[in-house]
Formats: sequence, structure tokens, C-alpha cells
Amino acid sequence: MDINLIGVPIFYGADKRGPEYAPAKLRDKQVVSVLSKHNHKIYDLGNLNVPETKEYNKFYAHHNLKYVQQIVEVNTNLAHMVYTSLKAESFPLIIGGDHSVGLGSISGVSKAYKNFAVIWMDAHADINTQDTSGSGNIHGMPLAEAMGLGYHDLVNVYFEGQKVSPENVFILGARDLDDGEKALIKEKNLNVYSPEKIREKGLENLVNEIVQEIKDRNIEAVHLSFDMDFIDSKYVPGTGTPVSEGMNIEETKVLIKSIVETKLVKSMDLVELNTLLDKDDVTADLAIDLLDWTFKHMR
Ligand code: NNH
Ligand code: MN
Ligand code: MN
Ligand code: MN
Repeated sequence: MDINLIGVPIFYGADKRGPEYAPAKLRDKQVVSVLSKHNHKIYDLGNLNVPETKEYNKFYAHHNLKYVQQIVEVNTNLAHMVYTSLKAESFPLIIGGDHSVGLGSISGVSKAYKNFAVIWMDAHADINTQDTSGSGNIHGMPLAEAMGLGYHDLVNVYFEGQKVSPENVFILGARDLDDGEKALIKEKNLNVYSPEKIREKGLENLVNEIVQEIKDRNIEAVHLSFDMDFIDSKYVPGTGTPVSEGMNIEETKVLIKSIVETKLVKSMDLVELNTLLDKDDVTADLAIDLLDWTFKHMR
């Protein structure tokens, strides 16, 4: 497989320094040769440009949305990178940065495929809007924006309107939801599976169930968006908003393997590795291990 490695060194969505160093850290850790082991050809396309701005410009566009303009600019360029990669039959592997990049990834996929699904592995649902967010951090909102909900400039990134329909979104691992997010899950009847629910169903059963739904709907592609905080906080010191009661590393690998073995995954994000919070690189090493695992099973 051809893989386009795209780094997005952004922290504006988290408003906390650290995730912007993840692409360089993973390159230091030989991400390119690790992925090449599995008979893939890796094209390291470098990092997207993230415009500089002053902290006092944070709320320039909206009082509860930090760094909107910069995030829109980066995501527009990311969307086009993802779209052109897919058109060239190359797998876009997006290395964040914080999870605000999920919007650009999904937007690019959305231009390439009419009928696709998103599997969002995260302790959070990332479906806040400017009206429900307590933090104003846009990394807590990308999935809402991609579903057409939220601030106009974000909803209309790359092309106007909704990028993915809510019934094609599957959120796995969510265990820290804000009140507005809980309300939206009810209202839209979103597919959200907490770690507890995943274990109750059985890991492989759950994936089979999702895959069945996906196949019934003639879905052509799956975008896998992996937030490092999906994994239980005791294994991931190097992420901005760690949450306990998550899945362990083995469970995470079982899930990833069965998702990837469907052969439907055509693009992926790996986000929220915060190198400044990391301890002895354990989270960076874990990110490498997970990418190694993922692309070993990708054919
Ligand atoms: N729900 C919180 C917010 O919107 C936290 C989001 N943080 C994340 N999301 N890391 O994955 O601010
Ligand atoms: Mn996230
Ligand atoms: Mn998260
Ligand atoms: Mn909040």
C-alpha cells in the first residue's frame, strides 16, 4: 500500500502546548521505517503549515471558540491533502497535533467518497459546539462540525455543509461526556460505545456489529480517527486530557485489528500525543507500537 504521511503540528484546538511536537517525535522514533516493514511505501509529505498567531487573538472570531481562523486555514489545507491522497490511491495517515484536525481529515474523505463511515476512538465524543463547550477548545468539537453542527466557518470548511451523516459515525471508548454532548447523543441517536458497553458486548462482537451495519449501508470507506486518550490514563501520561476507566493496550489492539481487517479503512488520524506531558517517551513509544500494529494488519 502507498501511505502519505501528513504531519499537522497544531495545538490551537487544545489550547495547551505539546501536541505540536508529536510529528517530529514520531519521525525521531523512526515512524517511516516502522511502517515500511510491512511492505508499504511511505511518502513522508512533511508537516502542514500552521500559521503563527498571538495568544491575545485567541477569541478574535467568537467568544467561545479559540483560534477559529487558524484552525479553519489548517483544516482546509489538510482536507485537500487528504482528498488528493485518496484520489491518487494513497492512504492518508494524519499525525496530529490535537484532534481539531479530525475535521479536515473527514472533510477530505467526504469529497472523495459519497458514502463513508467514521470510527472515532476517543475518551471524549468531540461533539461540542460553541454553545455547549465549557472550554472553548475546538478539539472538543470536530465531529459535531463534520456532522454539520456548530460555527459556520468550521461547518463549511473545504466545501459547504455537512461532511458525514450522523448514522455513519461510531464513537468508541467515550467515557467523559459534557452535558450538551449527552443531549446531542440522545437527540441524534448517535452510535456511542463506552468501554463498559464494549466489554459487555465483547470486543470482536462489537466490531462485527458495526461492520454489519456498515455493509448493510454499502459504505465504501472508513476513516479511523484515533485519539491517544482512548486508552486508559495509566498507560498514556503524554496526552492533554487523560481519562481513567479506559481500555488497556491489549484490548485496544484487538479492536484496531478487527477494524483494520475489514479492509474498509482508507484513512487514519493519530492525535493528541502531548510530548511535553509524556514520561520517558512511554506515550510516544505506544503511539509507534499502535501504528506498527495497525499497518501490520492493513493490506
Ligand atoms: N469535552 C471537553 C471539551 O470539549 C474535552 C475535550 N478534550 C479532548 N477531546 N481531548 O478528545 O473541552
Ligand atoms: Mn478527541
Ligand atoms: Mn479525547
Ligand atoms: Mn467541557
